[in-house]
Amino acid sequence: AKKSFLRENLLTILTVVGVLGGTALGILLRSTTGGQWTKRETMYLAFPGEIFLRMLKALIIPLLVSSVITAIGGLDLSLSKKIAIRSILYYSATTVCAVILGIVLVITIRPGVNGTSYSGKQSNVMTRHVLTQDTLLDLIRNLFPPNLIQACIAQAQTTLKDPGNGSKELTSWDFEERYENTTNVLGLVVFAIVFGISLGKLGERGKVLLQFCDSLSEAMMIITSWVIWISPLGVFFLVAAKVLEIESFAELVGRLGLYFATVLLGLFLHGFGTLSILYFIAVRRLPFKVIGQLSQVLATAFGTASSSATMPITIQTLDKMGLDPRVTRFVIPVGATINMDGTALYEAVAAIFIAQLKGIELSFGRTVAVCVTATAASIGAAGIPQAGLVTMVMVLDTVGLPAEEVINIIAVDWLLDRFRTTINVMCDCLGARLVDILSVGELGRADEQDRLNAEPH
Ligand code: DAS
Repeated sequence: AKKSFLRENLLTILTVVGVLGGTALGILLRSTTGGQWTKRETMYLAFPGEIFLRMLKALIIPLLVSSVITAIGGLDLSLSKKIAIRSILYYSATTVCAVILGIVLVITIRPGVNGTSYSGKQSNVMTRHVLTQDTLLDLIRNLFPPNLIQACIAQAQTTLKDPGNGSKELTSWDFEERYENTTNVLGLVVFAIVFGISLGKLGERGKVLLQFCDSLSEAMMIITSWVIWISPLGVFFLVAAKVLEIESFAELVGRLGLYFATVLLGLFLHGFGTLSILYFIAVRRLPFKVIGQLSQVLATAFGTASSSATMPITIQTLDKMGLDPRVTRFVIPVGATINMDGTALYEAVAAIFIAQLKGIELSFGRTVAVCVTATAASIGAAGIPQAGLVTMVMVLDTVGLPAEEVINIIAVDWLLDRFRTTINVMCDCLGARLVDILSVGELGRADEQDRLNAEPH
């Protein structure tokens, strides 16, 4: 039994060791070289990790589009409607809970009160003052891509444009560029859902295309099973390079320490508190056993800081756990795109933290507005590194602050990004498991029903 446990979990153990080893190597290199690493040296160190990331990213669009089409087209409309409604309800409930928790914490702990705001030279971060209504219109506009090829190209560019530097001086092109592209994949998901429904309606005549999409999705999963073996090495080098880039531990612990702790506390309470309560209310079970089986996925999410890049591994892991593919191939691609609880919580905390730094007291009305815009901003953020930092400009606008105020929190964003991405992915997986359990009857999986009944309640 011990041997099979080791064989069964070898890759997971190696990936977690990869994250821990990368952190240790980064800290060792910093202390031995005094942290004087040039950007080029850091890039060389991250190189194996970057190759790993690029392999995963190449899978995102074909896997995302083919999986959603197959999932929707493969179910009769009434069942896919039920699965979609259960998923959307779960996404909305968990995201709103995350934002409210974040706001309660930041208003209680007040990390920014009497804090010193970043008085250094303002970097030329996006100077365009982003008005919330413009951004909300952008969000809705992106749901309907006029040109699918252009949307795919933009999305591919976005996922490849990992900010990499994570430094204070994100340039304005970076913000503008990323801002324009952060929501492109939404359009692809919407199109895939609509196309899946139309193929389902075609009946027999739609079978050929559905079969094509199903084979494409499965082929992507096979490639994933090859790429997944590189993840220990990939996350090792990605994390090591990132630790080297910490501008100053002093800043990390000092000025931003309490803010950092507030976000981490919120993510932890949401991930292991709120989600467990909601999960228990829905299916009378606690999710800890499921979370325990997700360590490979969560370690990859932490290492890559990208829900989308982790998605192929997420789907493969949930398949291994016995979830119905028709559920995972809808809930995960859609969830990785629009269900980002960690990001929603973070954006609410960060915006109010900066407002506190500036001595701005929020009225109740403004606080409610922050709830709404933080939720919308998390939906708009793509599953790519530091997407949450970019769409946060919307929440800043709600508290009356210009976009460039993000400069106050950029120094630690790349690290917080890893934690919030891990929570984003964990929430998507619990959602898939929840919808799977709730739909087991309609999915006609008596075997699963027996297994569930046998599980301790
Ligand atoms: N890194 C994003 C993700 O992949 C989250 C974020 O930027 O907030 O989920």
